[in-house]
Amino acid sequence: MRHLGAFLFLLGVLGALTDICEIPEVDIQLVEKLGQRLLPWMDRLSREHLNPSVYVGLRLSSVQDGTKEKLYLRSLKLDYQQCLLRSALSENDSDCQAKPSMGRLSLYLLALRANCEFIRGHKGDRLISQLKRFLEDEKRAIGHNHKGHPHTSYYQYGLGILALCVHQKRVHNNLVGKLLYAVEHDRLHQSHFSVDTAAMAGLAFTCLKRSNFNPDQRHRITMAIRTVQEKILKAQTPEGYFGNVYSTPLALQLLMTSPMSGAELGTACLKAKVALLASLQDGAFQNAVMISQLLPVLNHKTYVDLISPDCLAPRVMLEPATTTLPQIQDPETINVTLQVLSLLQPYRQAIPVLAGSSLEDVLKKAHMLGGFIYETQASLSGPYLTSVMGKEAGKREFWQLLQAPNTPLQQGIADYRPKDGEAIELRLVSW
Ligand code: B12
Repeated sequence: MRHLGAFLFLLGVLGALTDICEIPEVDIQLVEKLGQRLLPWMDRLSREHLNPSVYVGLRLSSVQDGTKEKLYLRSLKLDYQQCLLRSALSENDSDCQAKPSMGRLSLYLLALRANCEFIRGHKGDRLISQLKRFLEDEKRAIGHNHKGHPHTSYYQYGLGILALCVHQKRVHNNLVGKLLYAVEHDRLHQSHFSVDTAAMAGLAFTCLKRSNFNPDQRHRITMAIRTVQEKILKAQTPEGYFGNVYSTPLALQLLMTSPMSGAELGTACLKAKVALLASLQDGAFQNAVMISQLLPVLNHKTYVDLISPDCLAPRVMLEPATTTLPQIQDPETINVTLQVLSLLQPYRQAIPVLAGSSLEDVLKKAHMLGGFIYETQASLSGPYLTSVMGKEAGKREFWQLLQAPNTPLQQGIADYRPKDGEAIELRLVSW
């Protein structure tokens, strides 16, 4: 208790000394460990594995994977350019069944900037037009009265504006206006405040402001940046996270760009850093997208730095992790209860799996045992649960993962590892 008191006192003193959001130097070994978890991705060059977020995260970090990064970007280019351009010509392209979404196209554009490239030429112009068309569609879906919702999400809407901005492509006031209105009227999120979405909107606005774009909206943009920053600061948990552990990296990216200053900001960021470091020790960061959003922060960088990135900054070469084989003990069997109560015919079953299994393993086993069916869709964050017992989540619905009775999981089916005796509920909810 005395230690904690002294520690909080120290934080207060440090916070008072630094009144901007700064993340002090982080142990490079810790960063290397995180970077190493991304290395397997660098070898996966097939369409379903290519992940522009991973590339952006590495390039904005203090570590590198040498020539593999070049190859990776080349594969990204081949895939995204060919797919998008071809699918613009014909909707039924057998090679490109899933046309990249607005968000993925935006991340691809961020990846180009992370390599200090501007989108160029005829093909480049068409990609930019494609992204602008996506945003126009979303604007129409939100509607004149702002009562509608984007087909994707305000997260992807913000990402789209950010991507155009770092490529020095101006976007029309009325496109920016939709995101401004959503921030001003608390419409970024449906049910509860999403720190990730607010942070992404804030990063997009910060880019517009730094680039002196949309001068007529300058005042609104400045106020919107302040609004999201204040809300994110208010969302800090007693442990120090902004929202939860996984929204903290993007939140920090935004707060680090902040023109705001004050002891409160400095202390809040230090507290978040301490909480993040503790979660790193606990192995919370396994997911590639999450690592890719965190690495820039540990290198004092944000997505806004993609306006003019430093591509010559020295970075430490990553060595493949030396794997120590775990001691094989008798694999213990645990029981996890799986329940689906939100359907007419409820399902509840204890599923025996090996200790350390993921929730996805539990679903597979339940399917094998009979009486349980489900479907997933690949996403950048991993397999996303789309349908349970034949019931597909509709528009603005999703299959929520909860620890019974009511605690939403903070990880997806591939990453979450239930404990013995735990009950997991899959619940169809609106968002
Ligand atoms: C928007 C969003 C949602 C929307 C997605 C629907 C939509 N039309 O956009 C909704 C509200 C439905 C949602 C649901 C969930 N989400 Co979510 N979501 C996000 C958010 C804000 C943006 C995702 C995005 O657009 N990325 C950009 C595009 C380009 O990438 P993409 O791969 O093409 O995007 C798709 C996937 O990300 C997928 N998706 C969304 N969330 C999740 C979560 C997981 C684990 C997976 C595998 C996929 C997935 O939906 C996107 C649109 O199709 C991120 C924030 C972030 N920091 O990344 C959180 C985030 C990814 N979600 C998260 C979580 C935990 C979930 C849930 C597991 C929550 C729960 N307890 O049920 C569920 C998924 C359950 C399932 N069925 O598998 C965490 C993941 C943390 C981690 N360790 O990986 C994040 C980081 C939020 C957070 N800070 O906690 N989410």
